Amino acid sequence: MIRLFREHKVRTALSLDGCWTLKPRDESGRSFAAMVPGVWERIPALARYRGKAEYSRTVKLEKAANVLLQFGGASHTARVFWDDVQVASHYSAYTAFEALVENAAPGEHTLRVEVDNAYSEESTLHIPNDYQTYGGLNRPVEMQTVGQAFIQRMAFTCDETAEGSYTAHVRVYVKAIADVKNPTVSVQLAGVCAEAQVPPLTAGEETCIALEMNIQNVQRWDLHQGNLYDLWAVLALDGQPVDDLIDRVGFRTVKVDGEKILLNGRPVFLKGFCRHEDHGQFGSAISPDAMMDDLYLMLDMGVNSIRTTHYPNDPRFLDLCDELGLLVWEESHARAIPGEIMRKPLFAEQCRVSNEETVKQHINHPCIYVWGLLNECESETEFGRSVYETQIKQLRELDPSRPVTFASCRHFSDVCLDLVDIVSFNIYPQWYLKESTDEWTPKEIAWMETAGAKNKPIIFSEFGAGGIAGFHDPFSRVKWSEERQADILQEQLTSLLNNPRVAGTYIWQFCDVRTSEETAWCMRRPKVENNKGVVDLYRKPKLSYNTVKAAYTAKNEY
Ligand code: ADA
Repeated sequence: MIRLFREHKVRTALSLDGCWTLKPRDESGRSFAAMVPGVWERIPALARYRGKAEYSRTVKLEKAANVLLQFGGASHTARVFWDDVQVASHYSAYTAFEALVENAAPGEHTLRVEVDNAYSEESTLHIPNDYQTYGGLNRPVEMQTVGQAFIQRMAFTCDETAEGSYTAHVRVYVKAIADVKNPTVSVQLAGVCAEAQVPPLTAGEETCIALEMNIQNVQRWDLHQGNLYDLWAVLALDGQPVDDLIDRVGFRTVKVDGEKILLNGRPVFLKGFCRHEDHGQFGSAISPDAMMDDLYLMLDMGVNSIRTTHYPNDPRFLDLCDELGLLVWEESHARAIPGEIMRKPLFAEQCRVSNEETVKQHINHPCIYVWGLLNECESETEFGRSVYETQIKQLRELDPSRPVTFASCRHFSDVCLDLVDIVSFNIYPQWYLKESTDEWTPKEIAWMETAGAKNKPIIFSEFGAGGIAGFHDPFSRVKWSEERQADILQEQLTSLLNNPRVAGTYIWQFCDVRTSEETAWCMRRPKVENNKGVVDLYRKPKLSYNTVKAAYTAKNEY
């Protein structure tokens, strides 16, 4: 399953998760049994392998069919071959993609996926960075069969009309494989049904059916109240159901009102963590129960929000946030991309696709309250502004229902703050900065107000300090000791949580993460890890865990 709930009752879907054969593309001729989802760094012999490797397995069809292969993610570039014919290619580890094989014959077929995690000229988003780019089919894989036409995706947004009543705006995207004459789409949501005739479609054509539904007496989705409803669309041809898609949605509103962020009309304070998809045991392919363990730890610390630094997350993690009633800042993929890479035409194109896939694939998650982009990129120049402007416009067109933000580190020089709905800054008082938070933030906020943040919410989207797990120094509390990390977080949290101008805080970071050895500055990180986690790579809490827990649990979220 690509998600944590049943997505189809009509379409047949078979999980291809499990053991595949993995062959690195090197001289060795080695081959391994590899788990999917998974990353190959878990196999000791491939722990440091970077480059191309081929996953393969056979699949069997009982009868001829149009086969739709769904890949939750491949890290980071993939080419898919069905019986040696290339049927798809995809770039970026963090979004899903599919391959359609029309009229596949009955019997056994070979499925091969060539996965590449090399940093190359063709990759502008996956670059050596302050997190690791693993290799492998890191998210689930599914084989589905579809008929002459199928539902590609759905998009849901809602407006509240009275308490418990909403207008639901549902768009159903249909694609024809063959010519179809009499298609209809019906949608069920919270006990309400709607139906629409689809115009006749010719082979290869795609169309969007927009429906409005009046929904009454539903339970709101709210913080810690993950009230979810199945949105079920069925495609029929001549009255016969031929395909369907189920997603889960929640009824809630998010608005920005002056300096406040309103959830269901009430100002909310975001108590958050930044979280990378990284785990000492699983790499970036984290199983749902381990994801849930992360969420238990964060909930225990009083968290109500998570920032998915620095890329869209596994939808199963978002499913869990939907269920738990946690708010998510989801961002498209990009961390501190150097200016010379931002100037490559490929960067614009890879960002365009990343933004589009992020929003199209995750728009229905009620947990997502804001879209983020371009963390710590060049937002202090005219060129940078044109990049931010283009991409913010694109995000707003893709989803006008959510605010947009980006996390900046261009202190006292950012020229893009007027472009966003929420202004966000990453600060590291007493770590990278000499000043304390109490000294730094009044100056920075005063400047932000003059630079586009006036009458907008302000979020501190990163702050924190490094602490090497197990390294203690209770007396002199030197840099990198767990004690020093806890002291710094204590000062940062006390200052930020008591500042009435601040609408939310995201601690950098939930867990330690591996970084890439390929950058000189990452090599200066002890253990080649970013050690600012409040828990270590294996989720063992550091001293700062209780510091965060005390501060966050004492702070009201409304
Ligand atoms: C930045 C960046 C993070 C991380 C952090 C740090 O703010 O956004 O990805 O690298 O710095 O630990 O220095």
